Amino acid sequence: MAKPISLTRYLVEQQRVDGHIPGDLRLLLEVVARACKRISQAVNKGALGGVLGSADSENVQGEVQKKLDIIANEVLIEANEWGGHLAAMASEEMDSIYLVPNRYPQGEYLLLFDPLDGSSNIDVNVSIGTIFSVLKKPEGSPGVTEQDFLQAGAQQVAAGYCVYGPQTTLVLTVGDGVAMFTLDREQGSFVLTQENVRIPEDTKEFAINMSNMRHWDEPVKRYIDECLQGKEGPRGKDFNMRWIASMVADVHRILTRGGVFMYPWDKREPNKPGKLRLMYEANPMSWLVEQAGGAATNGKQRILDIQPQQLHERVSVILGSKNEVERVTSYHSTL
Ligand code: P6P
Repeated sequence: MAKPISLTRYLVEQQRVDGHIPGDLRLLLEVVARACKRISQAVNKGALGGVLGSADSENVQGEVQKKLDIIANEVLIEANEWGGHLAAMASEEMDSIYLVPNRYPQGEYLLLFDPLDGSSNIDVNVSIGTIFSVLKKPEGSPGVTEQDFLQAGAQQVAAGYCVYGPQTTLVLTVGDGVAMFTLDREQGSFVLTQENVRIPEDTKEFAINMSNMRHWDEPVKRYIDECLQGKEGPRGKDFNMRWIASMVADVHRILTRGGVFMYPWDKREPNKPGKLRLMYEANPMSWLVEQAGGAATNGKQRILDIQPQQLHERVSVILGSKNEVERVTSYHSTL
């Protein structure tokens, strides 16, 4: 049996291959992975660690924060602020960007994250996860402002997530395909368990919150209705449905066996383009999906091409198996 390859060795080899990733980016990714290990330990303690339940506070999204949301955010800030590889951070849990304190060296990267995605699942012991995205600080700008973060997802230099489920698995891309690393708790290290992840171009599985059906736009209603008609309908095959209400878990399933994930615009809040956040949910997940041969649009355009206007802006998300995403997107242009 081949000797297991650790995340560290994988990143060193990525760095060695024509400098595919600079040393500072490798350091950043290793620090994020270590932070995810600490978050995994806190999550796994559950009630024993007194970390379940609400923190009796709200985040910038106006959502009630769970205790673990705040713990995960603090772990990522503390782990990353002193290393000298970052200029600033942005988080779903913080209104504005977090500048690296002057007492620490400043780096050239910007780190964005949803520290604990799927929070509604924390107290019911269902998979949750950390999502992260890495951008380069624009050349020449003396300080760092929110404007520096407002780069299209196509500008990312690294993206990934860590899913805290039956296994703790880190999934990562630096632009050379997608690799998966499973946490070996006895060794305390992430071990490469899959690389060159590929999403099947076709699928029989869709993920959407069906309780919102009456609020959807016509193209989404048409797509789901055709799936529900099964073999007798226009698709000529039966479909299965999954909805974990944790984007990390749903996307992990899609990277593992295919499928299409949809959180589309709906009539409940017509002024909001969607529920999910562009910068630290949709962009990193879309890059991972594209790097694995899938596709990701907002129904009208490639998500990675969207030019952000605000740090916490939301977006409609359709991602996963290429042929299904293209079909849903085509319905948006024909209806
Ligand atoms: P709903 C979790 O809160 C999240 O941001 C995503 O992880 C998940 O896909 C979605 O919201 C679930 O939303 O409306 O089904 O609870």
